[in-house]
Amino acid sequence: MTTTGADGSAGVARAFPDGFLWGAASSAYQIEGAVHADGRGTSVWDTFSHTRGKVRGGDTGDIACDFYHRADDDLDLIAGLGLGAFRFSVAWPRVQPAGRGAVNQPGIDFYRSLVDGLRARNITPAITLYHWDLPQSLEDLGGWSNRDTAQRFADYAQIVAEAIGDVGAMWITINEPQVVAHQGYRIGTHAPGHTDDALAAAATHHLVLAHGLALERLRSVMPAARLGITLDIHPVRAIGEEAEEAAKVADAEQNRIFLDPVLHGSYPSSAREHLLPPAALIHEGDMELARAPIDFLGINYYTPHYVRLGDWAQLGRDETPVAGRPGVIACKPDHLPRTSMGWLIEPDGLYDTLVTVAGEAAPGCALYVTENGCAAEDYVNPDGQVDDFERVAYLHGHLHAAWRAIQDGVPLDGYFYWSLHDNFEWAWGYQKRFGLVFVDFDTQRRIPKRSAAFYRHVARNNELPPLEIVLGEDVAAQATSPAGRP
Ligand code: GCO
Repeated sequence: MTTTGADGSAGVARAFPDGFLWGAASSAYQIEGAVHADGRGTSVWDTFSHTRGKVRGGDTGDIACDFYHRADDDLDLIAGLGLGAFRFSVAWPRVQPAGRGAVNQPGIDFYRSLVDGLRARNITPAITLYHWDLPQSLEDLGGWSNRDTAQRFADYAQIVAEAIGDVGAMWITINEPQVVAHQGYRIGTHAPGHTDDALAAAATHHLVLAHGLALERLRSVMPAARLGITLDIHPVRAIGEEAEEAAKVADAEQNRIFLDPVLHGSYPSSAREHLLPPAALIHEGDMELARAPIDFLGINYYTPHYVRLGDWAQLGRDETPVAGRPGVIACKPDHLPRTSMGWLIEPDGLYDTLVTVAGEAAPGCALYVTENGCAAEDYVNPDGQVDDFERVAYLHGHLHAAWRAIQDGVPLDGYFYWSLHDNFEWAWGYQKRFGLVFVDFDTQRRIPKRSAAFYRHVARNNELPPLEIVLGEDVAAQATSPAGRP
């Protein structure tokens, strides 16, 4: 493991490679709103967020950032940040309200206007085809636990590619399939809210299959397009040698359960059996489809995980038992600062993740950080500004880790900050703000934060200035110290 200084700001600016792509990321259900507009169908997140007790504060994505009606102004905002790319997702229920069959032309028209608007501003669209908003009518037929959904996804992917595939976009088939299977089907904290191991294991395979089938269709429509998938990947670190095996199992179940099929065409043998798809669900040819060549792998990195062995009856601060694994404890070392989500802040985790994945990806497969960011307790101060210096420090530290990875040979072609706007943070509702741009959800007013100004400097100059220059010595020291955590 490579260690860096507190934030890597050893007094000099770090230049990124020519052509490095600087972007910001978002997703349809988290920003669009307009859930009943122009023929949009119902998604599992509409159903879930309207189910009492599922989302904090009873929040829903009904309005969110009203991006559906404000896209043009927001595209100007993105251009003003000097970004070269914008990652958004297409809402399947806007394109096919029933998830199959009839296409909703106003939905297609919206995304057509979006990609044309981006291109007109010299901004590359990075299109995620699936960011969790499955049409409810497909969930009513079993959703991802039903193999047929994978075929429906491939049909939908082809429809979108045929409609807006002419703009030189990057295409991401699926965002974080592990979260879909685990939180949506195994533990029920995300839509559709199942708590069933068998459904989750089936969903795991059908998401892998959906990626492979969609790749095939996208290649047939856009032979020259850059295609990939986005996985949430993080180091699982053992505290003490005795925890190494536990960390290996957790890495298999959290990371490799999708990384291995996509890169190697197999499931990780060190995952526990009940988490792996049953052999009966894996038809001949499925895994070859899944491991078809991709032009890039999107990595979403936020925070490392740590595990130790111990007595569940004697848990320390910030420690939780790992479900189903007696004696294994998820823990958070005191020396690391936290975000307002309680997530550990460790830029080295991004470096280690990038180096690990680069060592396994096929030659010619580039990497992008398709999400990295932090929630912070943002507020508008008396002079109308949002001085989110913790986010500036988080961003600086992780950009330095990305820069180090590039110096060490990782083919990292771009970075997307999560997220452009404060937005609907799934089961947290609007309580967690990740954005570069503050959103007043009562008025929809947008206020670029201090981090937006910092990120604009990085994007426009393609370099990372020393943190002390950005924040000043005192604030830099405070922002990167464990004591600085909330
Ligand atoms: C994810 C999702 C995003 C989240 C972000 C913050 O990575 O979980 O892609 O939609 O909002 O990560 O949790």
